[in-house]
Amino acid sequence: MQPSDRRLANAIRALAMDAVEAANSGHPGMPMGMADAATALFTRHLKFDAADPHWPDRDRFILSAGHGSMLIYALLYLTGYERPTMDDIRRFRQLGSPTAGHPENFELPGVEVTTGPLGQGVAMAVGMAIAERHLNAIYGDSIVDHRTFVIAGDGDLMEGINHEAVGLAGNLRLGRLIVLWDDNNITIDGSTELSRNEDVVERHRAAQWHTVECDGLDADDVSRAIDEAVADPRPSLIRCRTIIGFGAPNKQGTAATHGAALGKDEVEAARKELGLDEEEFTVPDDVLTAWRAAGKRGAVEHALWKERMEESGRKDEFLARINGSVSDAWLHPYLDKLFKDGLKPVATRKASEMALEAINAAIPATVGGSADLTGSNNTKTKAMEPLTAENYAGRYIYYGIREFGMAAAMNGMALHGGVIPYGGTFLVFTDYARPAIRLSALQRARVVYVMTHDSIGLGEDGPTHQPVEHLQSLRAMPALELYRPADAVETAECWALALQSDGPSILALTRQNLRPVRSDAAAENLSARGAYRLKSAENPRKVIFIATGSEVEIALDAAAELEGQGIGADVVSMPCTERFDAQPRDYREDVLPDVSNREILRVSIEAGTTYGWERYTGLHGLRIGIDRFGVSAPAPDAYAFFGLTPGKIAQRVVDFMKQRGIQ
Ligand SMILES: Cc1ncc(C[n+]2csc(CCOP(=O)(O)OP(=O)(O)O)c2C)c(N)n1
Ligand SMILES: [Mg+2]
Repeated sequence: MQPSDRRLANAIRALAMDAVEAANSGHPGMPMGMADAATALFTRHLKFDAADPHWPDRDRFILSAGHGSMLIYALLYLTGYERPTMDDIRRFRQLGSPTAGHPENFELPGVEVTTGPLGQGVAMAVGMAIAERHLNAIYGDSIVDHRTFVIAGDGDLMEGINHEAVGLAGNLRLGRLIVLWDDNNITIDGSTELSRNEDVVERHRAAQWHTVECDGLDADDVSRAIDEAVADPRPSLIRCRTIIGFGAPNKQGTAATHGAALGKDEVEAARKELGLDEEEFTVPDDVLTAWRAAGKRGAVEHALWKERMEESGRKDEFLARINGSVSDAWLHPYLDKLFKDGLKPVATRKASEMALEAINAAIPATVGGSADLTGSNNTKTKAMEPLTAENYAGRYIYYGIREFGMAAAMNGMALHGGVIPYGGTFLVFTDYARPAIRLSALQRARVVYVMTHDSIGLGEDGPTHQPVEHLQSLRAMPALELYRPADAVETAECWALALQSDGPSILALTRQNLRPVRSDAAAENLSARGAYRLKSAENPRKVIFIATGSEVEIALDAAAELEGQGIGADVVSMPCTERFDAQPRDYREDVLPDVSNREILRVSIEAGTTYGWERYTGLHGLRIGIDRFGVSAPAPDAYAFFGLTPGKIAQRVVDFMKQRGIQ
């Protein structure tokens, strides 16, 4: 006899309680409250095949309420994914176990995205739903035809990013996106009444979503609501009324179940209440058999999909696209043409657009966009059509003024596969997108952030818009590559590197024109080493300038002044510190010889905070930059005000050398 849905759900509850108890850490309340809804979703609706978690046409499931990680670990185990094993679940939250505190996409196939920072799961799901519709428009229903399901908590829907995500999804009419809201009236501090009186459902309706309510503790009712959501062409919010910690007789319905082990006595009481085995980490045979059958439900559909794939004549192309490898074959022809046409002064944001013309023509997977600064970020190339509800085949997204929503959506698109997203805003507003940039890095999502107006060089908009600390603070983020190219050639090289990366990149680009600093075609991509000697000292070398982006031309001019005084100066262009740090010691030693600053003075020049540049100048080197907020003025005046001119810099270097007794 088929076990009841409630018994299937209770297997989730048991594993959640046991794992949290064993770790004495974790969140049992959410999985226990949503166990019935998750059972309905996984046994009746979600299209997946546990034997192949990478099946490209699987439905995507995102546990936005990532603190309830035991919900997804239990589901993956029960439906028969290779991992987590029961041993992994016993080692919940322990060092080296894939059952990490919060679900991590790089630990377990089946965990589509990393969640935990509330709100971002829903926002990434929007990106997944965009990627699905986009690929569907290109490859058709027989190859791409899936949905994106989300389980979200009160916290996910309270976060500011939710407004951005819901707005985006409504405007793009992402009917394949279905959010199940765990409406349990509880957050950590207690009742949601403490902090919320908005009508969450009406808010979604106002954003052109379909909404439906159900008893989240009744799998049949949840299933009815999912059917309704699937049938509706709008994105759907399913309000699942639940009780946090359901089944724990003394604690359910209270914040006490949110984020702590229930305790031995309460677990025992819950076992009785739910009719569970006394032994920990066990699942009754009939229950496990039913769950494993649910895990194979999609196998037939998967096989049929494979057949359609074979017949489509587009198998190799599609799989290559999903696989995501890109070539930089566009780069050399592009650079050749650049040199042939004659190099002119150009802002790197414009140089980026020029490179993108070649990139978007050569790489069909790119999908561009901007958070309402298209004309400033230069992100839209000529042939790009907008991606809209009427034309999902378009390759340009008007994200609106939603930097965080854009960044999170791009993470979802990148992790869906088949799409390489890039998107722009002003560099200063990386602060608005930063939590998603961090998740790009953590998740190894190939997203390219096109961040223009990268310094006081943006001029008149003034200190609110002039990034100062941004470059260094972004460089401090692990697994993120920040590129600050100096001219059109470096810009193209950096684009090539960003596209071939297996993680996120930021391109920091200027508003103002820059003079070309690279006039010869190099066989190798010089930016790939992160830093390279652009100019060698002519006189005996006493100074090494290390500069990035717009300050490279200033360094070249300052070096020329020093050479005129008989002081030899190298100029090192350093478009990417992270890449330089990863070079072999010999190379780093050659570019920045490890001698004392008395022998060779190292001078960094960057129109941003000097904090951290001692990494390359040494403690006794000279760091030239801006350690305060900017000024509202035309760019040349702002540069002069901060002493970022060749003459002032050359003078500072000479004075510094005298003061330090450097001959
Ligand atoms: C951005 C962010 N802020 C704060 C937290 C810490 N946090 C984790 S769960 C939670 C409460 C969420 O409430 P709800 O979504 O209703 O979850 P429930 O208590 O119902 O499981 C908070 C504040 C977080 N994970 N992410
Ligand atoms: Mg809640």
